[in-house]
Amino acid sequence: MNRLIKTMIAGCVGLAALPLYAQQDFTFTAKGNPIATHKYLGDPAALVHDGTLYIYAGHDECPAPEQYYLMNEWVVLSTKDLKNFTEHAQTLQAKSFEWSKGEAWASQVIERNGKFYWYVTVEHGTIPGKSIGVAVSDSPVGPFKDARGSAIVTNDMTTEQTQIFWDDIDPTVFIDDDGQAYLCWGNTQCYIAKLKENMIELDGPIVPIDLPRFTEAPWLHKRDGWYYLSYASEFPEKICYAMSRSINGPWEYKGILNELAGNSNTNHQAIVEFDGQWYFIYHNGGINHQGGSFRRSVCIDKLYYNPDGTMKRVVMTTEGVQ
Ligand code: FUB
Repeated sequence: MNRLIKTMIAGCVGLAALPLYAQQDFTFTAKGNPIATHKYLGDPAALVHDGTLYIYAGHDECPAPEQYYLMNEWVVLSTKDLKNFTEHAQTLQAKSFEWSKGEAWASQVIERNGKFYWYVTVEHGTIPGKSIGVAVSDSPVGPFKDARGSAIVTNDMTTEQTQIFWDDIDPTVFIDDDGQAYLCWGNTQCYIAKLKENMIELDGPIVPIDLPRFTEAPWLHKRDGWYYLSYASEFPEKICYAMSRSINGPWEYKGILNELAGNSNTNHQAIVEFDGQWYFIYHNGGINHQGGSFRRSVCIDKLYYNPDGTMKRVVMTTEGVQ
């Protein structure tokens, strides 16, 4: 059974007999954007480790022409050259978090002390609303298991700021040069909190960050002493960003980084430096003929900075980065 690759019913994604999930590693070659055309993947998060770029993405399974999020699992892709990719056999299932009802929304992985921590959004089983869980593995490609047996953030922890049930989504995680780790997340309202050294507990209050027209999908990164907080703005979403000299702010709004992504009302970005070049990794709904907001695809384009540290607006391309 290990070698079995389940196949999708032809037509479910508009492409014939494609792998639904691999129980063995599956390799493919990117021919531009989107990088993967054998299945729909959204909400990419990126990690560079030991000369390899890893992309963690949610699997969009919504059958066309339906229009809703059907996401049960996250997958791991890796590449050393941005052209030849492996989709790894181990997936992480939303229902692996036994306290959750499922729904594999956006996530991010980070490494600390040789362990890999995967922060995910799921629907909580007993506390109404979305919540954030964390899984851990000794390897960037898994297997991952629930690191605490409970959510690290639940909707009832943020009701002072907003009454909606889906504000605790889209975790981004960042470790500063002094070793302090931060978890940042949000929808409508952006939040940040310190993480303990163990990476599975908050270490202090949840602090709201006010950003202009913030929708969701925060991503923290740092370069040359500048902190960057990029995020999805308005709806349909553009990616905007703010900069600061301190992780505690104040954050100065710097405008649009990426315009609306083709045929998708979300755009969800990751920003990483890999092999001396910065990349903007995001999703669009660009696969013909049935791609769209609930059947998304991961794209990679180059990211450039101005001499003052601001980022140049991303040029989304069909050719990609090869
Ligand atoms: O994939 C479900 C949701 O769509 C994510 O959590 C958001 O960032 C948006 O991309």
